[in-house]
Amino acid sequence: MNGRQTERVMQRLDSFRIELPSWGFSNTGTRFGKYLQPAAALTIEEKFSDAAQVHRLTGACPTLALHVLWDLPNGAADVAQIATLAARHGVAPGSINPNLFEDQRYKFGSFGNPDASVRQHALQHARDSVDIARRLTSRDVVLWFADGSNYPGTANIRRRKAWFEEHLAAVHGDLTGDQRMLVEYKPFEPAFYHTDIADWGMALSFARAAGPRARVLVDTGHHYQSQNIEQIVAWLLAGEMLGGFHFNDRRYADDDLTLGSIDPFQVFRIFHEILFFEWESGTRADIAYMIDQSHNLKGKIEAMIQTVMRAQELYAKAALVDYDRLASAQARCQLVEAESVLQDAFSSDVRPAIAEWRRTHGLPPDPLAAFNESGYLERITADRGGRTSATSSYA
Ligand code: LRH
Ligand code: MN
Repeated sequence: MNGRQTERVMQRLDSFRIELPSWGFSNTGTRFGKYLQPAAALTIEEKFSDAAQVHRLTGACPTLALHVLWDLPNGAADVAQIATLAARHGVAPGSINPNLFEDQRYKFGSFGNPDASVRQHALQHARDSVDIARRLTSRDVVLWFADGSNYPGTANIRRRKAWFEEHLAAVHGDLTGDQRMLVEYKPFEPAFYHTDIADWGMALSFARAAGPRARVLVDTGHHYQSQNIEQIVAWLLAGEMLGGFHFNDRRYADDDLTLGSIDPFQVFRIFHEILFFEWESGTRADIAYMIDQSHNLKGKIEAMIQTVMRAQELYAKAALVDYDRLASAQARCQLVEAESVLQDAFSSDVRPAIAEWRRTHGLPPDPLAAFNESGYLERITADRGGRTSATSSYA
């Protein structure tokens, strides 16, 4: 890489921030069980403490996504405690995620439930979450719904669509200031016949119908096998409807594996579409980059640091694309030329430039090595070990 390229990487890293999920630090599992880690975070204080470690070592994760029932079980009454912890650990509360799937009454859905009292309960929780976000000066409320059905004929899909439009508009009505609501889609799981918000088109339609503060959230694990995710990203960018990402990786379905562990070129292609859009439009895309993973086998903090380092690396590679050369090759249908512009960037070793960026920001050149040498894991294993944590809930 030449000096100009190194400069571009440094500039891009200066503004690259990625949000950590509180649930990525606690014991999570699959339906076949949960393997408990003695150092796993159980309390919200421990989640902030672990997130602070990742931010201290990477300089790229100033916010922590919170899941309302898991992190604020008493709702607004927990806001003061969260604010205290955020100040103590130097990590701000990030996106607020209502939980519209764990409560027993959501067996047949939340916003899509035929029982009006359940829809009302779900709506109230979503509105309380908007209120919590305002009190915590969190900008984004992320709405993901497990709603759907398992057997043909058991759900009136059109009626449920109408209920979703009605309730999403009501939530939108509560947003103030620069708040946004991000509508997250998912093709299946836990529902296996139909899911009410199953793909980007449905999420886009709901977001547009809800109002101007609504955007679409792309969880990279929420796509059919051969779906072209970066094309969805390009479409949402063109429509100024891309609100953010939940990054993870997968081999099969919503595997929630660590970013770039299976298909790093996929993440590169997504970052490329965003940076190419910004170059061409001369604007900054207003995107919330977030991680949504469950570390069932890897050490949780280790996996989180690995994820942030990988995200920085793939973002830096995408920043090296030569847009003039690309645009000219695309215009002249020079296929090999255009393709190699991307492959040259993807094949560039940006790690020395990233290490330099870290040095100039007083950060360890290798955050993972620094973490392993810090003694933090040994300390929390001693402090937290021997506890038994719930093996029932997701996180
Ligand atoms: C659903 C999902 C959603 C979260 C949950 C933890 O699969 O991606 O974003 O609420 O994971
Ligand atoms: Mn997600």
